[in-house]
Amino acid sequence: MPYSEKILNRSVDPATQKMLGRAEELDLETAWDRYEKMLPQCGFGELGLCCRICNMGPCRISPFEDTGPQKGICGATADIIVARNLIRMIAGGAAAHSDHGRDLAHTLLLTAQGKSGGYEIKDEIKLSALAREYRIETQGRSKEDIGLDLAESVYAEFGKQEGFVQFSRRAPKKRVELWKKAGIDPRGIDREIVEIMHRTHIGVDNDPVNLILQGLKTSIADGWGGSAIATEISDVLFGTPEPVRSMVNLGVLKHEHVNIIAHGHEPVLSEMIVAAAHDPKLVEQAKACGAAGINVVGMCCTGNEISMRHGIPIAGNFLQQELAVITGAVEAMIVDVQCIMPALGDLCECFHTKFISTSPKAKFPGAIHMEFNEEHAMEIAKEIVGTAVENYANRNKGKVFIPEDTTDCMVGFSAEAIVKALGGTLDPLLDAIKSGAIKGIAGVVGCNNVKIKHDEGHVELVKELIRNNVLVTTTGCNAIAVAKAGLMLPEASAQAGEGLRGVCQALGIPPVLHMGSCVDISRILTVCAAVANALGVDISDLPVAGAAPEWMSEKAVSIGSYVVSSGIFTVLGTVPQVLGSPLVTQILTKTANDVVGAAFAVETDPIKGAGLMIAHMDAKRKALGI
Ligand code: XCC
Ligand code: SF4
Repeated sequence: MPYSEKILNRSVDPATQKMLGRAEELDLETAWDRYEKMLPQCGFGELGLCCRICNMGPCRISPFEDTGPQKGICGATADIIVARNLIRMIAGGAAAHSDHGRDLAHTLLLTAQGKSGGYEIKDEIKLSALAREYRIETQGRSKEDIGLDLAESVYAEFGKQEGFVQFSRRAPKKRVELWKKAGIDPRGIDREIVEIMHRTHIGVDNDPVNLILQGLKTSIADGWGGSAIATEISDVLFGTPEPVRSMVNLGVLKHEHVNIIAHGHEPVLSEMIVAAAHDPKLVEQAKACGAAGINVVGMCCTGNEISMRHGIPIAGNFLQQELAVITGAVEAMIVDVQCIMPALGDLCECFHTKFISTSPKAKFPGAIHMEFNEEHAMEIAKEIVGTAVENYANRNKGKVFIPEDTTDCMVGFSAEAIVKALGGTLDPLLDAIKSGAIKGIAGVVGCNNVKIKHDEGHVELVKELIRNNVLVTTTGCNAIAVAKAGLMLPEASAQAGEGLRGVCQALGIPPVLHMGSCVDISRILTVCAAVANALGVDISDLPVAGAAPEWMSEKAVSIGSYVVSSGIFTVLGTVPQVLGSPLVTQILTKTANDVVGAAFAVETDPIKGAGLMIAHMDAKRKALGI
């Protein structure tokens, strides 16, 4: 079926195009329609020039120097307002990632105490490795005893008042020294987030540079703290990912099965849903209802988590969540936290789909709340899956429209799995970088954003990188986009430049390595730190670069900030709300180089964005003399 210009401009993904056509047929509204109704978006907001921090406001600063107010009522300038708004976004993002990490620490604590209902410590090697980092005794101790000490140690990172965040010490010495010198070596995770909220209160910190430094400090507490804790403790509890085959796109939904989507972020929930769906009684019940079985699939980052560990298929990325419901084939959309559109409530009411919220932190209009807790995890997960199974009888087969599109992919590249694929040491990778077979390593991550044609920024940028022999690591919604485009298969090395192709063929790996969910960007940092340490240089000396072609969330702002703070040049594909302050723009895109040895660039054209990353890698190679 040929689609309208409008649909073709919204997404490059065929399944998404089909579903947008279906939404039109059924006269259902999606994020794209709401975006169009929102236009033109507020010009002050776009530039970051609106302040609502106190009730004398809202204040809006005129972007034109000769007309309109140049100061807020309290006297805050554009620079102050933009800097405050920006770092409040960092606080929001760092809080989200870190609270996710805290939940994992909580689950480990309960598991070690024997109080959790169905979890166990699966990766003892990782447990011991982490325990060593914290100088916890491991000799002759049970995994539960070690786990208890580890849980308490990582828990303490959040409320720490002084000192440093342990995992940040994985960074090269030079990097840590630089953080200390700039005053951005974070103390406790919560402390830095709270300090942003304090400093941005009316009448506290009114120095844009000082504000941004606190933003960077907090973001480091996220990347090397909260996010790293989320990743590492997930590995301890659920296993460290290893390469596994999976499938992506809406075609993973099945006509004859009970379809359950696990959407959100924390594997604490999705792991249990996956386990519960294997319960023989529930499978039998599904069959008694006329279904062929139970089909659990993932969406967004929790989808990445269960795909990385079990090969569970992923239905789609952020902008596909509404489309999944519109297939009419979803018995339950089970959600926990983050990136879940409140629009799902009304939409699910147009179908038989049950929208089930599970976290006390995240309730939604139109959702049934079945609160999840770790103590009774398996029991509750079975109840939730049971609700989905019962709902199969309510599916209206006449309303079902599942696009056939699916793509195979190979996922599961944790840092450990990469080293393993390399034969046990990083040397083959270092050699390939030195010889120039691999020009450099890119981390391409982040969301979808209706401001950009869905998946196009992700796919085009990544294709251009691999064509130029850049090995790409990916997480989050970028990973799902490039998997859909077929780039996450060993065969995709045919689309890579000659050098990268040779390396991929020799190792049997794809040119794009799926490293997990967004908190797993900590895995990318771990790899960069290991490479820098092996070469005896800082991360900022390496031919590496980051990109977030379609980013939208506060978490992405925090991510970009810690990636840059770690010394990695980063290209943003959507424009951040900072252009109202030439000073803040200058700090982020130029001055940051003098402080942390890296900066941001904004480039909405993905091919040009890739070009900036490649030029950066070439310059770093030259400086290293390789
Ligand atoms: Fe959310 Fe994590 Fe962004 Fe995707 S990439 S839209 S933050 S699901 Ni994390
Ligand atoms: Fe206006 Fe200042 Fe209050 Fe912001 S803090 S709303 S600029 S008076």
